[in-house]
Amino acid sequence: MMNTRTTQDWQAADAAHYLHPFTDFKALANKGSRVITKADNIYLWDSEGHKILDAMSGLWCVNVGYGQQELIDAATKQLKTLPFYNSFFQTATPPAIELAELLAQVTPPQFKHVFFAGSGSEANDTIVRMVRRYWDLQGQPQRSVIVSRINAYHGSTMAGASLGGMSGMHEQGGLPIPGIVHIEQPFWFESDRKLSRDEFGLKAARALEAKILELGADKVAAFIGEPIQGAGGVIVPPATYWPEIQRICDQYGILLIADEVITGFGRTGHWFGCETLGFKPDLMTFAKGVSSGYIPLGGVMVGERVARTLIDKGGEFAHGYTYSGHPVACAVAVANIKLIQRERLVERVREELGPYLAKKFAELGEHPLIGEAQTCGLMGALQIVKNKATLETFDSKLEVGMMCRAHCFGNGLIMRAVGDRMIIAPPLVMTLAQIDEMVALIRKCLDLTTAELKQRGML
Ligand code: PXG
Repeated sequence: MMNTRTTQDWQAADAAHYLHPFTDFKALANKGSRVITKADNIYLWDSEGHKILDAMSGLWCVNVGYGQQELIDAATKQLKTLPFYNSFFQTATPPAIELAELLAQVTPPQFKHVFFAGSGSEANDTIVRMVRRYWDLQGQPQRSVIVSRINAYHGSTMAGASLGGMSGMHEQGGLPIPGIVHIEQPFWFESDRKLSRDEFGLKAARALEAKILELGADKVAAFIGEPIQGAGGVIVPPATYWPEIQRICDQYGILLIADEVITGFGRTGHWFGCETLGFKPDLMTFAKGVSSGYIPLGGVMVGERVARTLIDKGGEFAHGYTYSGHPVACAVAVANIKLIQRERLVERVREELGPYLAKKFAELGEHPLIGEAQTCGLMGALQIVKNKATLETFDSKLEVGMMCRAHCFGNGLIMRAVGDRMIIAPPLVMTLAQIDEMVALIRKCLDLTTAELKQRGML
């Protein structure tokens, strides 16, 4: 019945009833959404039958690609055996226990415990309550401030959006909530570029030290950051940045939190981004790639420093979600992690796919429209510029990134535009030939964007 509906029919019902996330409702209702109907491997198909290469892995999440039978079987089997039971009242389910055990194996050695949530936002909400609880139990309740960064993305719930550093989000709903402050981001390209990348990395990290000294170290609970900012534009920080952040957190006794929602589960060529970037967090949030997005799941890895306090002195931690440890989600995640292990996807990204993408992006970086090309593992960014020699950018009002994205859409490629930064995070199951195919599409779309800019007298 459903698949006899036409695109126009879907669009009309969508416009009549469906409020989409991060969307201008009226504008979309007028234009009509693109209806995605099926997927396989790294490709999607829309309701018009167009095939699209999904260079964003859904929304940074389908790490193992679409159509993996093992994940489907794991969900089906669990749905039949026990579709739901909670873990509130001294109960547990086998998939949740098995996943907790497996996560302790694949995460860095300081992590032996996990707290489950349903999404990255819920995981970050958990973080705020957990770090404040930790300091209460340490007899330092005044240590409640969490330092984050401008242009960070940590989700859309009240705490998630407050931790995030997106001004457009803070403007809606009276955010940030109290006790969350933001420092500069390690975005060398956006700086005046007078410092070398490494010098700039140290300077950006030392903004944390300055903020701690301004607030008083005895007031600061934690620092949170994405190892590589994702939604902010795939901003790969200078190599000096994270080691310096680590030094500062250690020196002042502040908890270090890695938001691994995008960078986890092989994306950067290690299981977690903190391993690639060289730091050792006390807490780590995850979601997306844990279940490759087949089913919602998130959580917090709790390092021994915090776990020992919560377990040994904490009593009841008054926090949790109906779906914390959902058995079907956990069963899918177990199958997903086992698949990543068996197919050696993390090693493949580190040794083969990541270096190949880096080489191809360096070539794209020579395109006249591109001022900076960055990759890390299978994340990449291409910064569009007006003048390649001076790195002058276009007026943001011209929305050149959106122009480029429209060419991508029109040519069977999904790539995201963050301002004029074109970004990708494709599935980790890609072949080298598929990277070539993706890069050829990107080049074509950059050429089409250049042609349109010239035709409209903007270049
Ligand atoms: N942390 C990070 C680092 C994220 O990227 C979240 C937390 C929140 O996760 P949930 O599961 O609550 O959405 C995210 C989510 C984009 C985009 O436009 C990125 C995300 C979500 C929606 C859009 O790039 N990341």
